[in-house]
Amino acid sequence: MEESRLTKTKEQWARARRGGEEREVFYEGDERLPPGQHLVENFPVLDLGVKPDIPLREWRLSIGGFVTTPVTWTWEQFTAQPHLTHRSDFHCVTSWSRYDNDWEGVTFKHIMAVVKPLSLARFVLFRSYDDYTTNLPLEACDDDDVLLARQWNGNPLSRDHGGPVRVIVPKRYAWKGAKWVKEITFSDKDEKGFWEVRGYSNTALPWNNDRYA
Ligand SMILES: Nc1nc2c(c(=O)[nH]1)N[C@H]1C(S)=C(S)[C@@H](COP(=O)(O)O)O[C@H]1N2
Ligand SMILES: [Mo]
Repeated sequence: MEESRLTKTKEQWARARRGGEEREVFYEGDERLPPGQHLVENFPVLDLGVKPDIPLREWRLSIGGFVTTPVTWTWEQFTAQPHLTHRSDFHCVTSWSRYDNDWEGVTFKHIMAVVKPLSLARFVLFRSYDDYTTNLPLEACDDDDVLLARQWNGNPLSRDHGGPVRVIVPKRYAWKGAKWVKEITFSDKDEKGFWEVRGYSNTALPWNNDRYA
């Protein structure tokens, strides 16, 4: 895939900040805003320069790897799963945060109940329709606020923001949430994703200002 200019710029930041001596800490004691973040009211769009267009009749979500019952859902099957709404704040590593996003979707906990990960499964890799990938430890996904979201603030999730379905992991920086998600793979190994191999933190914890590896 051709790398966009933004991708290259972000890679350079990661390289420059690695090592930590340049790390900025501007924590000002706002209890809701993680260190080094500023609040925005709009909702910026970030991607690799490609916004996949997936007609609902062609959309599939495959969940497999180290699980007892792998599944591939059509849109009808996905929407037949129990859905709920969860309000959360969104923190992008490029330093903006957006409060109070109402995400409606299927919980990761429900996914786990359906596919039943084997005890060997300790990591999860998400792959998207634009070939983006990102990885997380299973325990980070096994949380009540982790959703496969199909709605944002009461409306179907727009293509810009990852529709038909994207992943939301509120306790991590936003790059850990795959837009246009296509595959979820449970594994015994921690395979790094797109930004993780380019110098971004593997853990990505906003409250630790944990941006670069
Ligand atoms: N498939 C895919 N998911 C992705 C990305 C991407 O480029 N492709 N970018 C990530 C990054 S770096 C961020 S900050 C958020 C941005 O989500 P937004 O465009 O809805 O603000 O999506 C994340 N998920
Ligand atoms: Mo990002």
